[in-house]
Amino acid sequence: MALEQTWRWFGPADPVSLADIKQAGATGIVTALHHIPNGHVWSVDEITTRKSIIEAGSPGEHRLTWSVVESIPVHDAIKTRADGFQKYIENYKESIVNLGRCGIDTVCYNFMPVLDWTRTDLDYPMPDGSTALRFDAAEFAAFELFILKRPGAEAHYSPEQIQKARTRFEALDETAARRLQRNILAGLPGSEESYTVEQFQETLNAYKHVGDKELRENLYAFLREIAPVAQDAGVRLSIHPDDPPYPILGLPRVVSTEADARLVLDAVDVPANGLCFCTGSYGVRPDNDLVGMVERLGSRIHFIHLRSTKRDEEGNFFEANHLDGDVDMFAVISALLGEQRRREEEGLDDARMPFRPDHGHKMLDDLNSGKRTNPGYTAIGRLRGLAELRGLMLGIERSSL
Ligand code: DNO
Repeated sequence: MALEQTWRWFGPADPVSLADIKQAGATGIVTALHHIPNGHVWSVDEITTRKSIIEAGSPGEHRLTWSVVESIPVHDAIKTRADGFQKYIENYKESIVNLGRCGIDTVCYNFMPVLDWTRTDLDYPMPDGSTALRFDAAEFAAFELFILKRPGAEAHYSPEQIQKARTRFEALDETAARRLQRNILAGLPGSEESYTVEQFQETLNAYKHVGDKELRENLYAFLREIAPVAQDAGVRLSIHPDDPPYPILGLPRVVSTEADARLVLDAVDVPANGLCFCTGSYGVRPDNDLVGMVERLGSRIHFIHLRSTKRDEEGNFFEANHLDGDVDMFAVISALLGEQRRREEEGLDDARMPFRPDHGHKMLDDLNSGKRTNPGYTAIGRLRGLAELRGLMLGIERSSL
């Protein structure tokens, strides 16, 4: 059996419909109840309503299943242990139990402070005419130093970096400066929050006393509460790595490397406490050995995001086509298929390894149709990604028979 082919769907308002997803050949849906405010319980009622929309269809039709929840957002109060955090943890547990009762057994989440994933450019032109998501380190510094004016930010940059950021900032006209701010703060798909500059600074202030050590402690304490509940409920947790995988804006980031992932797993050593293996996020760091990570941590990988970034020495990266970029996708998929085979041979109940093509270029009709797809979540770019990954997977499987 190959890896399970899934696709992220943002719910009924997503311009890429369930009907489109069927034609892309995916069988599993990755989604969340985005309309439920961060921190509230997902009731059995809400879950079953969404599940029946996803899984509707008559016999003989291509049917979809709700394969993975991405994500139940973790309230910032849990990350900072601010007032009310215990109530949010109880709510989180209840949502997990309810999902288990509805037969949904995989939940993705992240523990990034304030911002989920971050990019500076959502339409970076590629040589073939499509556009990609990009993170430009100097532009990000220009935002932090000269738009946000974060107190103390200079200390994190060298004089050369500050000069480069200043030159960048001075070259931005008003529209470009506003776009940069929006790209960083407006909240990319998947993040549940968006901010104005003032709100943003306030939210950062809430982390004043939460450094690397504290954030780790808060994560492991959270896991000590929810992992046993998930284990009993038959739900597999998968933590998404930091994107980008290093501290930004003076905030700690604690799930960026193999060592970080190992600490997460060791914090509560039960199978339900697992990883989302995102090759795009981990792959931004040259010191992350992706294949080795699958070999060493594979039994706890419950969900997979496949994409490939191309980085440079200055810390910039863009999202390349799924089979290009810095990720050796052949080697990564070979390792993942090895883990999949092991699970089947051992007859494990949870042998299922869902992956989704993560992000994709804006290309073909998605460039000019006026259809407003979420950044990174176009239909055609992901369709290309999924098709390439599916082909690669089949080739590896057949040739290793
Ligand atoms: C970006 C995604 C993230 C991810 C969350 C998981 O496209 O990979 O938004 O869903 O960080 O909690």
